Amino acid sequence: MSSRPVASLEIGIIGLPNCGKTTIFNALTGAGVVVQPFAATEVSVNTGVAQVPDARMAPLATVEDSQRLVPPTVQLVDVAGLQRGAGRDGGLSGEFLQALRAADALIHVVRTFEDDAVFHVDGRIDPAADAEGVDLELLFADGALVTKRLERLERAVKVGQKEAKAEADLLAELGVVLDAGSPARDFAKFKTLPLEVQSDLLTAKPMMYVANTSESGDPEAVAALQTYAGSAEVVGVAGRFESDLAEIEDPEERSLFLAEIGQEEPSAPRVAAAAFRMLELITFFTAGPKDVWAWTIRQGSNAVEAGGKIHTDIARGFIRAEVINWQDLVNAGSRAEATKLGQLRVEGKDYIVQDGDVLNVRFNV
Ligand SMILES: Nc1nc2c(ncn2[C@@H]2O[C@H](COP(=O)(O)OP(=O)(O)OP(=O)(O)O)[C@@H](O)[C@H]2O)c(=O)[nH]1
Ligand SMILES: [Mg+2]
Repeated sequence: MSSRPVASLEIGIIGLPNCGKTTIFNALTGAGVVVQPFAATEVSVNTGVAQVPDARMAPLATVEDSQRLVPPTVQLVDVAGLQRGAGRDGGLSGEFLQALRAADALIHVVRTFEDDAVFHVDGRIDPAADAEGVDLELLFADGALVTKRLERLERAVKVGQKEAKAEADLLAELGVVLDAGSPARDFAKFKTLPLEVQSDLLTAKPMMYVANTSESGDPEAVAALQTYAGSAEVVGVAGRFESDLAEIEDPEERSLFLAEIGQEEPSAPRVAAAAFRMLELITFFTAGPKDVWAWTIRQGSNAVEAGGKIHTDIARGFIRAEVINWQDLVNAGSRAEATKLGQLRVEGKDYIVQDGDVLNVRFNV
């Protein structure tokens, strides 16, 4: 029996204190972590696994007569609020930095909901200014990292070590970019930085915004945040409403509850789709009488890499892959019918897997 691997993708949730990070975390994971009415200052890290529902799985299960759906999962890490000024002079706490540096991407939660009963650090609702404040702290934290690393290289540079000199020059250039207010991901020579620096820089991580909205959706405030965010994605989630929703077990009651705010389904799939776009991930499926699995891989992965996602043996002993687009398979109604229609293709190692492919990998170990 193969067992489901632990979610390999990790997304950190950041934002101002009390903006609703834990509430959004609960909405996406259904974890039910207790939220506090006041900004908590102590560092604490909640970790939970969010299932990423995919509407293509159910029709596939019908065709294949599968018993079970196994959606992909994402590990979400909810940290304490980022206090203004905390990133200056390397002031972010070790636990906080460690949790965020390990993340593959960041979800930046910004409050747009109005509620006098919920304390705001600045006593007003201004999503663009809030987002900018937190983004600045990330820039400061990265600036501090660069400074620290330059200090450590200083001796080696003085005694004329070429490698140290080359890295120091590169870091100095990065420092100029950060000082100008641009994120490290915009640094043209980013890929030539040492790998550990690349992965530690917070402003290099792909980032999207979640507007934590009132039940009305706060269209104006969300639009203002989108203007600030530029090409980064903004997804609105009515945080408190959806975290309450996550606690309702009965499907019918859930639908009724959702209909109250004119939504057909919870926000998790929309957030997940945006996260997958920012991470340039695609989904492929494996389907059989036991279950339908959805797997996420980097765009541009080949059939062997996709097979390796399922099991290392499959990559090692890869022979060939039978491939069909999920919609073609559903339309045909069965593999046999799809084969008759010539839609089931046999592909080799170099085949670049496409979003929505259903794969059947032949292997031999
Ligand atoms: N009205 C309203 N209140 C919300 C919403 N989301 C969160 N809150 C409230 O805001 C307060 C803070 O929410 P949390 O989720 O704990 O915020 P946080 O960002 O995790 O806070 P820290 O971890 O302390 O920085 C709680 O009282 C929540 O109930 C929302 O969408 N609407
Ligand atoms: Mg919290």
